Amino acid sequence: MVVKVYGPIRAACPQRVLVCLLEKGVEFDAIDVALEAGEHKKPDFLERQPFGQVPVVQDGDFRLFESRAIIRYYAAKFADRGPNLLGKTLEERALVDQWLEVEAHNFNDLVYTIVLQLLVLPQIGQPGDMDLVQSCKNKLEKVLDIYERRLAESNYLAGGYYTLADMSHLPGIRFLMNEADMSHLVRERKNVNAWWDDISNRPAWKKVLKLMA
Ligand SMILES: N[C@@H](CCC(=O)N[C@@H](CS)C(=O)NCC(=O)O)C(=O)O
Repeated sequence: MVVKVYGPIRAACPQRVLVCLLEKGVEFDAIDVALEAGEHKKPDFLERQPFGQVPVVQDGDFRLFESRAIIRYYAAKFADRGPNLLGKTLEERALVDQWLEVEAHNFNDLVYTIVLQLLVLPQIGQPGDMDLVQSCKNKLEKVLDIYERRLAESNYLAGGYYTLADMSHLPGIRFLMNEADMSHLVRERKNVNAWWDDISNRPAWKKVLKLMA
């Protein structure tokens, strides 16, 4: 069964799902949703995702939205295929969940606000709030200082191997590195920098970048 992934490939949340499917070798069809035309707010799309956001996946009769719920689902469904992205013991799984929550709330909330102010609002002719961008950036520095200390103890956020917790950061950090002119946030931190170089060179992520291009 080919998984249908609804959402533009250039958007961060669909990318989180695509990289997971690629790590697991799951066949998918990426179906574009024209955000700029408001397609995600139209009744047809709202039937799939009632909050009017991407991504949503359709896998046979099963439909799921929320990118982190989707990657948890596929990591569990295909646990015996490709890398173990979930952790093996109860404690390892709990640490993966802990760092996924950190990504969603401590990291992504700040990056999302920066994306909105720097990219999305100017695209629709509204000026971004640069004071807000600076304030988020300052907070992000503190979050990444915590990552720096964590990554001094282990090569990956949840422990000794790559998991969903690391993977979930790829789209947000790509934005900081390539579009927000904030690569120094990563490059100035030795452990964060080595971690980024490692996770962003995985073939699955490189394939997402290729699909984007
Ligand atoms: N928590 C949701 C967030 C989804 C989300 O914010 N998607 C963005 C694209 S990355 C979107 O649909 N933006 C358009 C909108 O919110 O109107 C998830 O992870 O799936």
